[in-house]
Amino acid sequence: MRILMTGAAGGVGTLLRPRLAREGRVVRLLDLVAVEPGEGEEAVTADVTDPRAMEEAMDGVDAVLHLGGHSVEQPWQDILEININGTYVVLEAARKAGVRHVVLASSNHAVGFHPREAEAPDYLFPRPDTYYGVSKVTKEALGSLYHDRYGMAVTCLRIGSCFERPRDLRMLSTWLSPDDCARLAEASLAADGYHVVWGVSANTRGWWSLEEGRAIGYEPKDDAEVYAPGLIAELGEPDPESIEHALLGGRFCGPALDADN
Ligand code: NAI
Ligand code: 15L
Repeated sequence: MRILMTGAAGGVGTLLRPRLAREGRVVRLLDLVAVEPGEGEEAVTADVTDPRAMEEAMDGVDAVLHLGGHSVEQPWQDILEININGTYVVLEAARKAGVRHVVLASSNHAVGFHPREAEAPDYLFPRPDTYYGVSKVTKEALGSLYHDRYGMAVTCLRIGSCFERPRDLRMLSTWLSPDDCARLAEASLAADGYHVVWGVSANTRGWWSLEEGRAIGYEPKDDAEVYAPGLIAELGEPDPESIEHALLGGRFCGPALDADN
């Protein structure tokens, strides 16, 4: 079993590497930045927008975990090339190599302009909050296309906030713990069909459905609430009227998009 992980040098990739290690599994780490491989790992320095490099990187691969690209807002041309075209290149290389399972890192910012009301359902209609969010909507659409046209199993993860621990009051609702991220990655890498799943832990203050995640075998075990007393002592109680809590995408909904981008 060989998994190709793009964006492996980034925050999520670094948290996942030790958690995805298994006897008989090789994780091929791909990034623009050189990564030092450990036991059970291989490293490839490449750009996800380079078709030939991506075709080579797919050699012997059974599943792809596509994390690479811009993880926050950038000018349109950069989002278009790295996130949107990059996802196309990854999917096309995977298709040509006959890779069966692909997991795509989407984001809550694909639906960031939805007001936070009752628990947001799975497959919430796109309402991106940034060009970055548009790239995640497009990523989900490309995944759907490659599933329907070519029968690839594709799972898109609408990740909340995946860090070692929640960093602010919003993350008491949106946190995806590193261990839960690994549980979700394992379930997604094995899932058949096409799915869009929230990437979030079992947070007491959670905003999003866990139903579709559970349907593919993801059982979250962590809850950001253990960090609530410390964060509230430091930052005060969450203000439901603030942009952080009124809209799913929080501060990403704030600054105007630059028309000159
Ligand atoms: P990150 O910014 O820490 O890492 C992204 C990695 O992609 C970097 O190592 C970078 O060098 C690499 N990369 C960028 N352009 C590339 C290219 N052209 N070719 C190859 N590699 C390239 O991001 P992070 O936090 O690890 O996120 C991983 C994925 O999960 C991203 O797609 C992000 O949008 C998504 N996500 C992350 C969330 C989080 O809370 N960390 C929340 C929602 C989505
Ligand atoms: C994301 O999509 C970003 O990649 C990450 O840096 C966080 O800001 C996260 O969303 C979030 O909404 O907390």
